[in-house]
Order: sequence, then structure tokens, then C-alpha cells
Amino acid sequence: MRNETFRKGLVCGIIVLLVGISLMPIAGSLSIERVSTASQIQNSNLGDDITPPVTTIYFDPPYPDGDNGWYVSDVTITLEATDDMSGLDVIKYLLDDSDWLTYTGPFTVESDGCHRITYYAIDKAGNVEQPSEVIRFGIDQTPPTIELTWDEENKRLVADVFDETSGVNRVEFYVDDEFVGEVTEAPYEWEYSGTVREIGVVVYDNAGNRAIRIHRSFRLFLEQFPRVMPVVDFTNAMATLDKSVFADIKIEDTSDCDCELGCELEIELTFGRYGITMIIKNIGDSDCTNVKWSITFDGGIILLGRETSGTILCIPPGENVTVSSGLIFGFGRTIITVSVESAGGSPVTKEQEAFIFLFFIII
Ligand SMILES: [Ca+2]
Ligand SMILES: [Ca+2]
Repeated sequence: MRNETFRKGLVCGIIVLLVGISLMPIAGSLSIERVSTASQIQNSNLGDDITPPVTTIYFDPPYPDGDNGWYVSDVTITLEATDDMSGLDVIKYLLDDSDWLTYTGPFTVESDGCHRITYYAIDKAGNVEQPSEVIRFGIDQTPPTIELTWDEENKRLVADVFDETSGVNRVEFYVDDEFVGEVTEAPYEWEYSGTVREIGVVVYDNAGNRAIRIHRSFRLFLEQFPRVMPVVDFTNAMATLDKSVFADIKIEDTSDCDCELGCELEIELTFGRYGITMIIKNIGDSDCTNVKWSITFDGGIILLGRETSGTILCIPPGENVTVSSGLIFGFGRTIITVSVESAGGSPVTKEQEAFIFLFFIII
């Protein structure tokens, strides 16, 4: 009986041992399998990444630091891209008329004018980001030029002013240190009937840069102040200006300058059922800047949208910008006038008779 019990115990022991031995390789192969699966995931990352990177652009200064949307300083541009899986490979960008360039780090745009940039990134799996929309920005760091004369016969101060990039915004006239008036459109002249010993003008461009010219006793003084310099109170300018600034007086001769902007605007109108769309084209060979546009309705009862207007910073040669009147609501016969004018240019206008019936424009 004891032998029988011993035999059964021995058999059970052998079975347990065999089962244990047979399970060992299985456990081993499971762990190897697990390792190889993890390695496969790692190696197949590139193939699994189907999402392109995302690029963000940063400007420094972050917003235009001049007037009317212009920068009056250098602009530093930084591009940063992130990718969730395979990682960033390269960022490409296009600046103004350049070819696609490889981004290597922040870069600075210094030149006056209208600039444009677009960009995209590629990840290590080869996914290409959709190029960004074209971002435009304008830099004007140059004060206007001035020729100032006194027209003795007509008793007039006559300022011949010019600003190439953003255009002349306004001219302030001074006589004997006293402010006498301001002109915002050419011709920049001011009539003055009193005795004149000293005349002066301060000219601002649309970006906010200013230039000063003083004409006293047939001596010309010129000093151009970039916007960043401390503002000098012109009424006391002669008293407060350090006389050393006159040591290197520059009198710019603009008589030979080609003062044509080379910007030429053309407009194309589409009369929709609910409003007017205007395509403003630059058919010239240089930038059109500070383009002011308006759409107005004269006559009839116009309750909504009688006048719509705006300013476009820059339209490069060959390009166009579309603007719209928005929703019109009224009744009666009306004259629609559309007008566009660039800095220093002549206005381009068009007129169209129409009948307004509620939201509808009937030509
Ligand atoms: Ca990716
Ligand atoms: Ca300027």
C-alpha cells in the first residue's frame, strides 16, 4: 500500500515537472515576442506618420510700430515648426521674389517697401505641410524729402514733398516758429499775408516718419528726424536744437528724382444681388501703397451700406485685392461711385446708375 502511494506520488511529480519544463520555452518566447513587437513599433514610426508638421511665424516687433499698419523699424522673423511623430526635417520659406529658401534661424528684413512671406515644413517621414497664406507687411524707415520755397508774389509757402514708400500723409506749415496750418493733399501750399522772416514745414509720411525743413533769411536748414528720435517741439525748434546738427547740413536735391511712383491702379466692378465687389488691380510696375478705397451711394433712400471704405497697405505690381460694399438695404434710384487712390497718386473713380430695391441692386 505504501509502495502504491509512493508510485502515484512519483508519477504526479514527474507530470508536474514535465508540464513545468514544457511551459518554460513558451514563457520565453512570449517575452521575446513582446520585445520584437515594441521594436517593430519603433521601426515603423516613419511609415505610420501621416501628419505633416505645423509651422508658426513670429514677427519682432509683433505688430507694426508705425502708423497705418507700417513698420518703422527692422522686422525680425522667426519660424517654428512642431511635429508629433517622426519629427521636423526642414522649414522652407519664400521672401518677396526669392526662390524657396531653407530656414536656418531668425532673419531680419530691413529694406523699405512691401514685403511678402510664405512658408511650410516637412517632417522626417516626408509629410509636407500646406504652404501658408502669403503674409504681407510694409516697412518705411525713411522720412519724406522736402523742397520749401516762399512765393513772394502770391504770398505763399510752397512745399514740394515726396515720400517713396508709404506716401506723404500731411504737411504742417510754420511762420516765425508759429504753426499756421496743415495740408493733407497736394498741392502742399499755404497762403500767408503777414511779414515773413522764417518759414518752416514738418512733413509726415503715412508710416509716421517726419522730416523738417526751415527756411530763414535765405539760409536753408535741413534735418530729418526718424520717428524713433525724441520729438522736438517745433515751435521752439530754433531755440532748442543743438546748433551742431547744422554742421553737416544736407540739402537734398530732388530736382532730378523720378517722382513717379510707377503705381497704376485699375478697378473692376461686379454688381451682385446683395452688394458690390471691387477688384483693385495694380497694373503699374511698382508697389501701390496706402490705397484708399470707397464705395458710396448718392440718391435714393439707403438705410444700410451708404458708404463703405478702407485702406490697403500695399498692392504689389501685377497683383489685385478684392473688397466689397457689404450688405445694401434701401429703395430708389441712386448713383454708385467707387474710388481708389494710392499714396501720391491720382484717384481712379467709376460711376454707375442703379436702382435699389430692398437688398437688391438693379443695374
Ligand atoms: Ca508628422
Ligand atoms: Ca517714408
